[in-house]
Amino acid sequence: HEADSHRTDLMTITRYVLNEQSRHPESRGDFTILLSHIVLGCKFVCTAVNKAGLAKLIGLAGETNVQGEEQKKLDVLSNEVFIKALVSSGRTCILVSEEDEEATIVEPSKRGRYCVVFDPLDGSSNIDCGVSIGTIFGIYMVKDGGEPTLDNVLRPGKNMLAAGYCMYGSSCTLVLSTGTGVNGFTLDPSLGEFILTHPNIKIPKKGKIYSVNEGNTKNWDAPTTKYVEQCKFPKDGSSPKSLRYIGSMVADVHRTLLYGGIFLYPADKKSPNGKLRVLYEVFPMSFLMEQAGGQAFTGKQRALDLVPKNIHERSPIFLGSYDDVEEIKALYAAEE
Ligand code: AHM
Ligand code: MG
Repeated sequence: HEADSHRTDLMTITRYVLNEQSRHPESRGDFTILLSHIVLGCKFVCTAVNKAGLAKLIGLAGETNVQGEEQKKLDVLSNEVFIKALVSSGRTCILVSEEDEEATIVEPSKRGRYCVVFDPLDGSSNIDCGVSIGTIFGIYMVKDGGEPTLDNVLRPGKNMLAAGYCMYGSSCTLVLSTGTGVNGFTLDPSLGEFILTHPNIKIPKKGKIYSVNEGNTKNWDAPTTKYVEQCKFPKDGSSPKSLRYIGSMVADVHRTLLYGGIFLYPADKKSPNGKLRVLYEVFPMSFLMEQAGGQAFTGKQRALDLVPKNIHERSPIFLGSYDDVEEIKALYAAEE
């Protein structure tokens, strides 16, 4: 009977969010509308990614992005789709995208109360070989009705209303938290709808996997070096952890969320702030981790307490299972 009801009682992402919202009578459905525009962007990118090889969308667009990296056509396309979908939702006022140096301030006639920070297509080095990539997003709400300013997004991650990612992998999976736990939805291509497939995701308290770019070992600081050493040679007689590293944050974090373990992008001598961007990579993933019962730490503090000073700021990040992050926190504490 259970299996049957799965097939006939479809909990779409829209239905799920509408249910959630009905618990807040003051809500005017704005969030549902905003989310449906994000979902549209994700569906578009999913289709584009799947067609990429065929449609010869792969390749350089001849542009460079803010960080001076080569930008692929798919990145440009995805960014455009998200910006247009978010502006046309009529529910946003500030947009921050990894692909645009400046924030987009939405014109007054199309303005709403939400600020969306996002990386439209993360893991671009994986595009050409067909490995999983994803979109990451976080949502804030403006404090008051005044003219929108960057201060509205230069706020700690704990102030986000919602965060999520969509992974374009063997299936298209959207993981979302609106601050009351984490839920996973899988795109049913025949319906064109995201269906709730992973209700109330909780990360295992301790994991057996660590995930880091070990090629950077020679530039790591002492606590990171010691932590990874402990993963391989555990002092308590437990089995060594397995190493898994895809190099696509969305895919590495998704596996960490479902299987447990820890994902690290530490500081190193060459990049003292690590690589990953605070607003649209570190914050949304940290928000999801905490909502799933895990932790996220920067090497100095709880990641969600960080107050970014500029929109493309980077931070080291250690996130995942509660107990595993406790261990790295202890190593950094011992340093002081
Ligand atoms: P990108 O925004 O250029 O795609 O870079 C972000 C990606 C993340 O998805 C991933 O976690 C990280 O870069 C991997 O970096 P590295 O290749 O240094 O291990
Ligand atoms: Mg990125």
